[in-house]
Amino acid sequence: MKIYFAGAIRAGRTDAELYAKIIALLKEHGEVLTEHVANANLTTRGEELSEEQIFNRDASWLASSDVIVAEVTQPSLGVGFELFLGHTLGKPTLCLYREQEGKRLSAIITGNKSLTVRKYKVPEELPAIFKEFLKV
Ligand code: 6IA
Repeated sequence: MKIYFAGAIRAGRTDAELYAKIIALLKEHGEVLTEHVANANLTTRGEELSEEQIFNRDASWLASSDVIVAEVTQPSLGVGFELFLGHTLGKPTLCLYREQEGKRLSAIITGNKSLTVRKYKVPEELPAIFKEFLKV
């Protein structure tokens, strides 16, 4: 199974360690196409590819994926756009969200019944969520 994992990059890297844990768990279920999202060295400055190359590479990985898993707690334009692309391609998509006081997840995510939204508090809850969503 090819899994496209999406998480905030330029929107902020505070959850990068959590993304690494998620990717490690997802790798028990298949191939994660986007391991760089957890790369601790991926700063907000950039990697070696041009912006256009990054977009084309990610869009083609997304098109080739079987499922999309997104950590959506840190709001990110890029992740939102990837969710839209996945929606237009009919990809089964899981959105992971940690509830925070005074904040609510966008209605454009919670109101889209083709997305599976799962709330959680700690990473220890994720294996069961993945087992159910990925049916392995
Ligand atoms: O708007 P954001 O940057 O937070 O968007 C993050 C999402 O877009 C991730 O799920 C990625 O799949 C994708 N994305 C955005 N930027 C990159 C990137 N390098 N490399 C790969 N995927 C990306 C951009 C340069 C970076 C090192 C700052």
